Amino acid sequence: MANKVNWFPGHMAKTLAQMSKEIKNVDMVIYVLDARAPLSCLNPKFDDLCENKPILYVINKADLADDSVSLYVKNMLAQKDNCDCILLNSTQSGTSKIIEPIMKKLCEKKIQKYEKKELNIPLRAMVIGVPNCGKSTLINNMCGIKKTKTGDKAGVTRGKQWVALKNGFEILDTPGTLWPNLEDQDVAKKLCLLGSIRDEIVDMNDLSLYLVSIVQKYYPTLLQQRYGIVLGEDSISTLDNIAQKKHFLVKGGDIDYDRTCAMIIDDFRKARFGKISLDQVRNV
Ligand SMILES: Nc1nc2c(ncn2[C@@H]2O[C@H](COP(=O)(O)OP(=O)(O)OP(=O)(O)O)[C@@H](O)[C@H]2O)c(=O)[nH]1
Ligand SMILES: [Mg+2]
Repeated sequence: MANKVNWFPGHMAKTLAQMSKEIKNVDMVIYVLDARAPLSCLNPKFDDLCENKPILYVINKADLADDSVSLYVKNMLAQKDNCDCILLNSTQSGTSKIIEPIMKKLCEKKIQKYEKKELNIPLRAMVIGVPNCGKSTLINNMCGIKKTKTGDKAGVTRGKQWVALKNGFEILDTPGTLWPNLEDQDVAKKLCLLGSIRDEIVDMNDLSLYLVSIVQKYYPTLLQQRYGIVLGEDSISTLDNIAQKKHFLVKGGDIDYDRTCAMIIDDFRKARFGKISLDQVRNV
């Protein structure tokens, strides 16, 4: 990724085409975002896809992210017409209980229409989002049992899957999708750090330097505390300090950049720095 990240495999184009057919059969959309970079998870392709359906934005993995960023984005998205937004940790059992009343509110008119005609039709929602943001984990949380496959890498869900909830709602799980031209390279790098783009196509050293530059700027104390280092003047010298401190060196005393960079990315993904967000938006 020294250069550009461009990642839109053929199966995603197919998935998007299937989703635009399927959207006609649902009453609303549950749009899952990774709280560590919620704005970067907004897929421009989804704007057309969602048409005028009500949207519940779920800022998921809120347990890993900077609360001030999550709250700022929550307020921003909740203000959109016909939308609501919540913060969530989907790995914690029962947290998604708040979703049912919101779904009912967002689909109020539809429910009234069904009641008037005495139709017993379940509410249907489609769950969408970039790969690895936690869509399937959220659905399992709503079910109370594991009905969909989950995993800590992009592309775990392969095809669409309908899941019926005890309250009668029907939820459609979809594979994570990106968009054809990730022109904004900051967004692309953030999506790589979130695990939405597979590591194989990414230059991990470049990605690690990008991460260090953000953490050094916005969360300097967390970086110092994590590695017990003095920050350098720029991200490269900070990375050197981290490697020296860890004794990640190769023969001859040179720095083992591959090992150091892989460790820093892993530390971020496992939230070992503390609660960090890559999209820096907040009330000042
Ligand atoms: N800490 C934390 N981890 C989460 C949360 N939600 C999901 N995860 C983890 O994120 C990883 C991805 O979860 P999935 O549910 O498979 O994500 P997905 O969006 O369905 O992914 P694809 O099917 O590949 O698009 C798993 O390791 C989950 O345990 C959350 O709220 N907090
Ligand atoms: Mg999935």
